[in-house]
Amino acid sequence: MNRRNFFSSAGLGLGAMAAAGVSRAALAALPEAVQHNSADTAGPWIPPGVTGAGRPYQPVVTLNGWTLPWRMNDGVKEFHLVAEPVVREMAPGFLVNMWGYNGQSPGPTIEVVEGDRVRLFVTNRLPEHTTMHWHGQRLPAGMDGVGGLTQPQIPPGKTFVYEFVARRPGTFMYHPHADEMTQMAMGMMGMWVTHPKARHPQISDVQRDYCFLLNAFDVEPGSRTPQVNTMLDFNIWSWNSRVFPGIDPLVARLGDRVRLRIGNLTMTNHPIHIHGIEFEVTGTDGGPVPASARWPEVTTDIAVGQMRQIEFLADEPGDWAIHCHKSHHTMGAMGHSVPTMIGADHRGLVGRLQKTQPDYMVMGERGMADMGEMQMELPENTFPMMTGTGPYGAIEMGGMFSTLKVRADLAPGDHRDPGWYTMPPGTQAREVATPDAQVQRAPAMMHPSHTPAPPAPSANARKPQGNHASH
Ligand SMILES: [Cu+2]
Repeated sequence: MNRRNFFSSAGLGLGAMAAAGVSRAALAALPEAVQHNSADTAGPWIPPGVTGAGRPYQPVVTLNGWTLPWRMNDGVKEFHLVAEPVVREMAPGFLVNMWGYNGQSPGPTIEVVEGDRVRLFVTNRLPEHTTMHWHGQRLPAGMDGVGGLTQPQIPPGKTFVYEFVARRPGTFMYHPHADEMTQMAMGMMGMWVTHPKARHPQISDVQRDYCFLLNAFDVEPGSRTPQVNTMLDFNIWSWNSRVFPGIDPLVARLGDRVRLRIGNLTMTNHPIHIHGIEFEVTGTDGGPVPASARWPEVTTDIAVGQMRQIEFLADEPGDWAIHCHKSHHTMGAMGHSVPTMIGADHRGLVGRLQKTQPDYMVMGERGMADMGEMQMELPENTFPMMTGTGPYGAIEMGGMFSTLKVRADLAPGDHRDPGWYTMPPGTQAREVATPDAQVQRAPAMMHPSHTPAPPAPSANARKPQGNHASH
């Protein structure tokens, strides 16, 4: 993390701000805007021992993101968010021009304690106006950040300040409420976690607490800037503006209680599925779910504009897939349209076609799995459609996919990727030595509860004879 004074940074000196009408005295009053330059998952941010900082809490870990440090000013936690163009690395080597906050999309996570008074400075370095809406929070109407309704928009070059008390513990989001379709399509969003100030009957202590946003972009393969007028045709399905294999694993120690806080700021629902364990939805944007109203799940649908807080016991060691269950959301962009070729026999055809079109290529006649390993020339600046390599080959997943890595031999609070899981002997699916010819089908079995079917009526059936013209 690179702590620097935003106002002395290149590109926006004091002169620029003075020209934009902010006095030097006002500048001195602003907290520094902390920047983050990496898409790696930052470790939990432990607040400094400041009086009035509230109850100690287990900090969250933002997947491929970070928590924004605050400064304490006379009992108020002060944050500084800078809305600005950023370049986000969505996967290694895949760079996208986005709009975000403090150097990244999504912006940093805001983490406070119930009852904290918070003051949030929002500086606009975009080419157009913006606002900040604090999704789900209890606050005075004038702090709700809806441009035109509760405040004038923040013009380029200006800083607005929001101030309220974080009244309700839970997981929230922030995003602009100004030219929303464009600004969210460009990646402007972030998460907010308010920890309870005292032990709460419906909020468990956990050993691992992760948060991330579901977001989506429409980036033409080979280009670098999202299309912002897209209604539904998003082709990049991401978590915190990252796609697999660029999404870090969620790491837990065997026996840890784990909480995931997942917000959806895409334009469609995402059924999030975790292998290997069962979880419960313990909270929504509206607050904790009473224990009596929870039920076990392995998939939960997260609708547009919703947050779902899920919890489970990490009691099965291994590398477990966690992904959106819409299978086209675990894929990258298609650089070309592809007809279904399953069952088509291309033998002989390719050679003839290659005489006139030397690059002619066949895919899909046995399904699309070959794509996972195919060395195909990609347009510049995109990522393969199905990708990610595991210890046993291509994982054939892109987009909204990661792994939950549960290990017995981790230190508490160690969030680093422990590598691939080693299966204990005899606990892995394996090939059996049986040639195809020896696979014998048993006669079709009749379930004992079934009534035997009556004899086939073919003997009595009258079948059409010959002259169909008379029908
Ligand atoms: Cu999805």
